[in-house]
Amino acid sequence: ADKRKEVDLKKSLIPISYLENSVLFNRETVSLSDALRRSDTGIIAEHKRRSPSKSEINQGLNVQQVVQGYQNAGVCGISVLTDGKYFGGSLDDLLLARASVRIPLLRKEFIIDEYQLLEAKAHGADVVLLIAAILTRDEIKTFSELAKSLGLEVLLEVHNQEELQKSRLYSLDMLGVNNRNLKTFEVSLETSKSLSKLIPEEFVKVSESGISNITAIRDLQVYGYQGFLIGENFMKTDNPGQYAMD
Ligand code: IGP
Repeated sequence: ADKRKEVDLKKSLIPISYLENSVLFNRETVSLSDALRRSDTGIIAEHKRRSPSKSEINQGLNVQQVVQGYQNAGVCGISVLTDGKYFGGSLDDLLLARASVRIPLLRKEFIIDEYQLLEAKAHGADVVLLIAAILTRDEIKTFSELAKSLGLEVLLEVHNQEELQKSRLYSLDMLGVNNRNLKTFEVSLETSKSLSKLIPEEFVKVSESGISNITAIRDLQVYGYQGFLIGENFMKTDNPGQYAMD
């Protein structure tokens, strides 16, 4: 209940009936998990201006150019950070991204309230991220079931075995292992490797953070990963899409 207070209610929220009647809310979503299963590389490229660990990454880019660059490079999907406080993103970024590409879009946000799922759909998302570290098993169940009923796919993010215990649910599509330790910000691909065998077969496995080259991808594929979430490594360049191609 406390967590709900953290949702920024200072901003005037769009009434739910407006969200539900919007054109995007009624749009047919595109599957990211299917795209990952079909792909040889499985890249999910991220739009990320700054982060708590690196502060500024790149503030000077245009959202539409970045996401079009990613799409032209042939990535499977795009993650758009909508958190303002830590990452300098916004729901407008998601809307702009939706207006610019047709490939699957993930709303990257600290989701702690069902309202944010309706918001995600109404701003053009196909997928939402749920973070096991900040949610109870019951919340993960409720939120993922609502997401699925809206036609959104769910990527559940875990950091360790304990969080993975909360993942035995039918309403999840993808299981993401975050290689970045949330407390120390340290990144280690070993996290993905060691958790891989504990992830139930039915999920598409995604490795998140700290991936900087094709060797890392090929290495993680051996452990069963089909999706690779990459932000900083692309965004720190002046043409993220071009680097997504390499
Ligand atoms: C991307 P990187 O190291 O390639 O920039 O990482 C992505 O994994 C990272 O931004 C991320 C994230 C999150 C951000 C993973 N999980 C949860 C905010 C919230």
